[in-house]
Amino acid sequence: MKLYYSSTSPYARKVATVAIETGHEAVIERLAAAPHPIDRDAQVVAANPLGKVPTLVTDDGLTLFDSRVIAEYLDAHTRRRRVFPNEGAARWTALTQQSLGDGLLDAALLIRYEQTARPAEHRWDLWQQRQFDKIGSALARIEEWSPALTPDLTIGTITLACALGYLDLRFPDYNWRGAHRGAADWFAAVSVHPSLEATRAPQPLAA
Ligand SMILES: N[C@@H](CCC(=O)N[C@@H](CS)C(=O)NCC(=O)O)C(=O)O
Repeated sequence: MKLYYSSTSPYARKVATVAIETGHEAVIERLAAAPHPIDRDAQVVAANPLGKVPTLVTDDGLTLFDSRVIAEYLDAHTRRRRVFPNEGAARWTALTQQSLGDGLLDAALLIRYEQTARPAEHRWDLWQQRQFDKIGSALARIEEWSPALTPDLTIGTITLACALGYLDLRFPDYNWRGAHRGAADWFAAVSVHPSLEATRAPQPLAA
């Protein structure tokens, strides 16, 4: 299988973590991509019209996106363990955790693109502030959940960990731990999983 990948993409990290947990790491070839909303990567666009990573091309010729679909595919074809709970409250909880993590990331990516891709004269401070507000209320919910969060890896906890890791990567001065001690402690505990360690973005990074 071939995975269009960027080592700084938190959604790609989510899929790479799932690939390790489900035992697919050795059968996935990573194709380095340079996704960007303005300077679109033509190779990725040829596979995925949205031009986004992660995008997976399977051995039987399917082209899959986005990270949610790829994660489900890998889980359904697991060679090791599953990360999507089968049923019941555990399943809905993990899926909702995934949605919150993805949504936090969507807001963070909008800020990142506003700061790096949009010309300074077109930036809108209120827009960025409202995206930070969204991140803030997502963090408050993770904090609320934190007493019940375990360090076990499910699609929910993997996504939350990738989302918090992305805040550290791209917004190192945003002190999210200060008001979210429970979330911070949980993040420290979950981050020791070898699959999360192996997929952490290299630092320091070029912009
Ligand atoms: N919902 C998508 C989001 C993927 C995404 O936005 N990836 C970013 C990189 S972190 C990207 O490819 N951006 C290029 C673009 O926006 O055109 C997923 O879960 O995979």
